[in-house]
Amino acid sequence: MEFLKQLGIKEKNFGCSTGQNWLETTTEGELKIYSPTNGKYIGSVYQCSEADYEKVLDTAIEAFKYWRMVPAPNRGEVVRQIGLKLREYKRPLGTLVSYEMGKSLQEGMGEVQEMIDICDFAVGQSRQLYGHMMVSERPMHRMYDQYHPLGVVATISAFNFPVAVWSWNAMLAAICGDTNLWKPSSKVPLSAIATQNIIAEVVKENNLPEGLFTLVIGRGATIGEKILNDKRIPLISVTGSTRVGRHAGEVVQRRFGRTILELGGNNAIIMTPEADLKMAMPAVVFGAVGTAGQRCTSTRRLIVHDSIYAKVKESLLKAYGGLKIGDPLDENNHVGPLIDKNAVGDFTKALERLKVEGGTVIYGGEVLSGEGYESGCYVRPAIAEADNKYEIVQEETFAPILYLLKYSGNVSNAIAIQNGVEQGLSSSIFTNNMREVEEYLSAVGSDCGIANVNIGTSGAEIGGAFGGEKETGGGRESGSESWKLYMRLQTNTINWGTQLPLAQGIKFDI
Ligand code: UN1
Repeated sequence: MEFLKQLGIKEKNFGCSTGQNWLETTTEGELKIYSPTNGKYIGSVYQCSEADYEKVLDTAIEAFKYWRMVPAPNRGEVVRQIGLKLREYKRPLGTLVSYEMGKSLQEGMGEVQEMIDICDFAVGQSRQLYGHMMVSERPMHRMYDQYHPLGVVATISAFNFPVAVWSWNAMLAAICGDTNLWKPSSKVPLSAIATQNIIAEVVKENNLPEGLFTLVIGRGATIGEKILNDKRIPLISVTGSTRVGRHAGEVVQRRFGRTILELGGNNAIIMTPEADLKMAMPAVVFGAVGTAGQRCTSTRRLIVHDSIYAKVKESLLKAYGGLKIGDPLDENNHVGPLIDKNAVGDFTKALERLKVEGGTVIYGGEVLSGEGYESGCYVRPAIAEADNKYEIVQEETFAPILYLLKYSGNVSNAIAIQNGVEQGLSSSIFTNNMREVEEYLSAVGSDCGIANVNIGTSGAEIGGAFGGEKETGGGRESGSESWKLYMRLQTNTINWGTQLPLAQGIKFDI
């Protein structure tokens, strides 16, 4: 396959890079990667050893000593070139992301576009690492704060966004003066290797030390745990399930490291009687079945006013009936495969549990077989009538299941249902009633990190801060002021006078 060649992906690949060099360990087992789109073998990756990890981290620490003193706008210039290089590789990398992960080609390309966008954002940010100037209560004193680089920043990324979420972290960390260690999901390591190759070109062209961007592909139980426990890594950004994030948070906090946690969502769309259904329906369907329901922002619950419930249900069934399921590289298809057969198992088990709890599957739910579905990873997206209290509705099942929930009375009731889960990532309301909008966006409204009006729950732009509350973990990545999380804040007070007045008016004469 041409795109693999263009990206430097071979039949056998190494999984550990110090930036310019791949460590050639072959003793830690090989990950064999099959495409969920057609079940075909793509290539393998040798996992890195604990000794390799040490080498890589040493390189990243060495590079930090250099990088932290490079002026931030010059760091931005390197990120600018990374953005240009990603533009050159957009098609092959987008294709690999789609082929390895199973998302549609458009979404694979969209993911690379997010990488390009965050590079552009980070370039601008590199000239704006602003702190405040404060007024001192003492004469001839000046106070200000400034942001300093932190050190090595580790990003542990999930399979569903094999490259983009890493770039949100890594590009900001880079302009902030940090160096990067990336542990991607072992389900999609080839996209990470391809990205590493692209970045390495820019680092080399600029004669920069290796270690600015490093990669370790290995087991969670060994390499993952080493990263969490390693005092030399001040910040770890984790995208994954709430279970994984809770463990990471506890381990890293114990050593007073910092985390950015982007964990499970249980995102809802509210449709009030004043919703514009022509706009709302495509938003719901894209949110629920896009990426086969495997975004953390996927729409999982639809909360509909009882006065429009029958109508909404009917048009949903019609829309789902028209969905084309198949090879995501064929742009005529709307829904691709799940990542693997385990995910298919989770999908069917969730629907079984739903039925036991009293819910009804009104559409889909089947595992597809036959021509085009040989990988065994394709399912027909499901719609189910349910109650928000069901245990299964309270959980995030990473699959295309949309729970239809009914509310009556005013919008406060819908908001209570929406907020009545443990997760708090993304949310949206469809209405043309400004009172409903304002209530939804107020302090008594949505409790999520992302709250949208008349757009769906997924597909956030990189310019906004991305993340959520409650069991979603509280972290923020990407735009707005997220960059501050990749730096340490220092308050400086300078006395330029000849006296030593103490704060709070304290007198201490000796
Ligand atoms: C994720 O699923 O981890 O908002 C990230 C979105 C994408 C990012 C999702 N821009 O749907």
